[in-house]
Amino acid sequence: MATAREFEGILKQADSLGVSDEQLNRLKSIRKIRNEGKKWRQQNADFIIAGSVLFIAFALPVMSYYLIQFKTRLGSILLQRFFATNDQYYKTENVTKHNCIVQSRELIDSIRHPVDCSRCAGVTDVKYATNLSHEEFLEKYAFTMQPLVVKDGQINWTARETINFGYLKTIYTPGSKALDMVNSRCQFFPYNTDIDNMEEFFNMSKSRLEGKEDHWYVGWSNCGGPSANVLKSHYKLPYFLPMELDHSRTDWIFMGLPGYGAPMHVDYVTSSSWQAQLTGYKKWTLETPPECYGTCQSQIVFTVGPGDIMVFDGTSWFHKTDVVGDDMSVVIGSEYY
Ligand SMILES: O=C(O)CCC(=O)C(=O)O
Ligand SMILES: [Fe+2]
Repeated sequence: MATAREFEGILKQADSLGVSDEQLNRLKSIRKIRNEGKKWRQQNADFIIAGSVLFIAFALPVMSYYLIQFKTRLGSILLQRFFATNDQYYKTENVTKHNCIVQSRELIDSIRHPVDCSRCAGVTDVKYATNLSHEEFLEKYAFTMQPLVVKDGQINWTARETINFGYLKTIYTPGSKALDMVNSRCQFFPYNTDIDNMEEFFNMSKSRLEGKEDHWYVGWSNCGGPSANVLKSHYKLPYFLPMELDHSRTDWIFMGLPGYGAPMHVDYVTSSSWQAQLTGYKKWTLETPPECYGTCQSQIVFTVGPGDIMVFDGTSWFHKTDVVGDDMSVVIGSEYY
């Protein structure tokens, strides 16, 4: 049987020999082939329509999402805010590469959801707890704006004795996947320092590390990379957190010298987080979101020390930290929801 292309060739040849279309149509075999072509289009019309509908319904939105998400920075921020999912803090791939965005309170302020002020209306100070049950945690703290410090949260962990600058340096070695991931896909925040990236951070001199030279305060996420399992062997899900709330594979580490800390900001994530103070003392200053001035306590200040786990809703409270005392502060934390 002739293919469509061969048939077209035959028609062209007939034309060049001066045979008209009308004459050709008198041939039964030509009429038959033409009818079959028509029939094919009629039989497959449903498929053609369904294919076009599917393309418009799925492929077009996916392609547009991709273009907005990955090709424009503002699009990326707005979409992530809209579809905020696991492991997104003010922590997302594209925001990573533009640290100034996350440190600008004004810009974050302009894209965050306003807080329902009834959530902070009765909150006047941090609460302290020990021996906290899942039920009490869920009822009073997990999804409220009440900040909490659990004093016995790190019992049976080895993190305090293990996780320090020297140990972290053995995980994030030059050329390692762990280091590469933080640099390329996770986030590194050089808050109070001229240090630009993790290599530089782990290469600093002993005297700088000890605070005898330039200052430094940094934070980073491992976004579930190879370092996550190593670090997880030194801490557990805090005992008061029900397992069902443990969805984040990302650990956050913040460390730095006395006198420094993270500037005032609000977290760009969907949920609250916990943070375990491994070494050093850190002062937290929480400030009410502007829409709740007059309704909520304007400022809550408290200090955490080694062994404490603090829990708070950093997506609603503006917050900043300052390392106090004489020791370097090292913390590890994560989100839950
Ligand atoms: O630990 C710090 O210095 C800042 C941490 C922070 O901002 C957070 O966990 O949301
Ligand atoms: Fe934060």
